[in-house]
Amino acid sequence: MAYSNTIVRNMLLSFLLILSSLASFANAKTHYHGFIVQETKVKRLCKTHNSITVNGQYPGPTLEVNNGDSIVIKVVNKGRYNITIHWHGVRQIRTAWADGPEFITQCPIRPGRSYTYRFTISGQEGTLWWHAHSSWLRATVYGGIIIRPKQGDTFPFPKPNRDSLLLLGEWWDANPIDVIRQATRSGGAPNISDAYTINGQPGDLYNCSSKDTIKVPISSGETSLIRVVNAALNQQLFFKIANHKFTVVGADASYVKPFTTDVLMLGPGQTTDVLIKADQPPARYYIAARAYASAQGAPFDNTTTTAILNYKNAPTSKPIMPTLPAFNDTATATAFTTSFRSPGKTLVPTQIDENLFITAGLGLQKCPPKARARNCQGPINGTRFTASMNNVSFVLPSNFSLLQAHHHKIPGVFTTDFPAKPPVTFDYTGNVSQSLWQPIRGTRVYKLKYGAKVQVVIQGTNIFTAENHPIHLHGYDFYVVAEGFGNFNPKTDTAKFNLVDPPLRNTVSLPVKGWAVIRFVADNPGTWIMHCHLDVHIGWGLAMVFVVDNGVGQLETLEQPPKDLPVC
Ligand SMILES: *[C@@H]1O[C@H](CO)[C@@H](O)[C@H](O)[C@H]1NC(C)=O
Ligand SMILES: *[C@@H]1O[C@H](CO)[C@@H](O)[C@H](O)[C@H]1NC(C)=O
Ligand SMILES: *[C@@H]1O[C@H](CO)[C@@H](O)[C@H](O)[C@H]1NC(C)=O
Ligand SMILES: *[C@@H]1O[C@H](CO)[C@@H](O)[C@H](O)[C@H]1NC(C)=O
Ligand SMILES: *[C@@H]1O[C@H](CO)[C@@H](O)[C@H](O)[C@H]1NC(C)=O
Ligand SMILES: *[C@@H]1O[C@H](CO)[C@@H](O)[C@H](O)[C@H]1NC(C)=O
Ligand SMILES: *[C@@H]1O[C@H](CO)[C@@H](O)[C@H](O)[C@H]1NC(C)=O
Ligand SMILES: *[C@@H]1O[C@H](CO)[C@@H](O)[C@H](O)[C@H]1NC(C)=O
Ligand SMILES: [Cu+2]
Repeated sequence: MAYSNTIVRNMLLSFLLILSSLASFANAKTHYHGFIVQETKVKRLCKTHNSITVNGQYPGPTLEVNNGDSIVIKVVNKGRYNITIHWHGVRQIRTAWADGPEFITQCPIRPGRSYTYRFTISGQEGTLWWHAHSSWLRATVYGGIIIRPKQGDTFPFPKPNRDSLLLLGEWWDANPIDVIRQATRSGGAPNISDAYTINGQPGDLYNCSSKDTIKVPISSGETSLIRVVNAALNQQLFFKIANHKFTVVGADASYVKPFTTDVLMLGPGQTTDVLIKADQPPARYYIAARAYASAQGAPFDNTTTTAILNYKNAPTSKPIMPTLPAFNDTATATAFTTSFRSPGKTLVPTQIDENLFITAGLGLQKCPPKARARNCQGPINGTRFTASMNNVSFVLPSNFSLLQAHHHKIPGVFTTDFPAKPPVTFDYTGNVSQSLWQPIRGTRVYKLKYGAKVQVVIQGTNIFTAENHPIHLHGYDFYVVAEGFGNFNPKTDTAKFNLVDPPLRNTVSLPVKGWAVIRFVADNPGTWIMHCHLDVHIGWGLAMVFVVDNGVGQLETLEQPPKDLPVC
């Protein structure tokens, strides 16, 4: 009798499970969008520019979805450059064809052509963003992705009265494509930007910008969810609101254990969701961002972008300005980045199958004797800037994407010998001998079996100069189990790992002259680039690629390539 009771109960349970999954399936929506990439007149800093935009908007359209929804976006390229779009942080489970990085998962969409990206958001809630992943086009081609809880689900915090998206950007008073082309020719560093922006507007500390300054409305007593995205090309940014504290509740579309702070630091690629309470006298308060510049002596854009937190019934007096940290305030940046925890105990892998140690940093390429001086304008005469991971400066293929080459087994596009550890052991963060400064070039990948439990120790180097690098992995969220300064020491630093509630991220802020340790399970087949999200460094080769094999059965296998996948 007891036996058949159990059977009945199990049948009931599975029936309920089917019902509830049908219900959530019925609630999940598919969102259709058209993205027209086109040249648009954009007036900033007293001048009108012909900028590449999506649908004539700068920043581009915001995608608003619920966890579990699917997105179908037809991108039509009516501009004059090759382009691809990357859905930054979207896991793209089995849909690597829709990830977007040029020559990694697809060939570029040429002018006059189109490509339809199809993917599903699963298990992610919070804020992500999308951006061009081709040359420097993301300077003006980007927008937000807001992922609300599944229909019927709630936030893990009281429902805020308002929900605002603030995209931090970087503006050149020139065509950004000209800026990077000029630098690529000369071998030197590209020109620094002329402004930072909040939702595309520099704000009233810049010339000709005051009347368009972004205003964020709030009423006394309200709580507002503010979604902050660092979409800047090349700069980590501090972010503050005068007289207001933040409660951090999420980052990179994962919830975090709430903590309070009065300053945020985001590297390019990172997002942070915060709650603010309108508990100050009705007035106008500046929302401000400026550089966290960790490289000693390197030029950077030291301007400040502002928006205004505008209380209802505030007198129209001058907004109150917050005091931002010093540009080189690594202590404040570190206090912030080390405050993150997951909300509870996580599934961080504890048994590791693949343990990689990867150095990341700049380098200098010696020019051949007959090279023209004007093409060798690196910081030391006769050199060009370069960058590498484990001494390999990553070179993009040009005739096939890595994913096509992997999927169709096309030989000669990449090699599988990316080293699991540095070829030479040295004092990574000390005074590195110049004989070690020049990496080799290559399209080298690291193969992972489906389901491998991976640990990567990322070690910053002091080659030429050390700085903070925002390291972004495509196709995965990873746990950041530890970070620190100096050279990673497995004997003493392993004891500091947080294997209980480490935060889940898609971009880790690698400390200047320091290291970070990440862990993930390779459960998403495809070719996934891990790179510094400072565009200036990607171009120099600060990247590598994981090739993750299919597992067993359809659910562990990459989908077939879409029919309209661009060819090179
Ligand atoms: C870069 O800056 C230099 C010096 O200010 C200027 O002459 C040059 O035109 C700039 N390049 C671009 C592409 O704007
Ligand atoms: C604003 O314009 C003035 C006059 O052209 C110039 O001197 C000043 O440097 C500009 N300020 C900024 C922040 O660009
Ligand atoms: C920004 O840099 C310029 C040029 O180096 C300098 O004159 C100015 O004082 C700096 N501004 C700030 C706020 O540090
Ligand atoms: C930060 O810069 C200031 C000068 O702007 C300098 O005095 C200080 O030593 C620097 N701090 C660090 C940690 O580099
Ligand atoms: C560096 O290169 C410039 C030309 O680009 C040349 O005029 C100068 O003499 C060189 N300096 C040294 C130290 O070689
Ligand atoms: C680093 O080493 C080089 C060559 O050995 C030496 O010239 C330089 O002074 C050293 N720099 C520091 C900061 O120790
Ligand atoms: C990188 O490889 C080159 C070429 O083999 C070598 O000269 C250089 O010392 C290496 N540097 C490092 C940091 O391994
Ligand atoms: C655009 O992409 C095509 C296909 O990969 C390539 O042949 C062409 O050279 C690219 N054009 C530019 C300007 O990069
Ligand atoms: Cu990215």
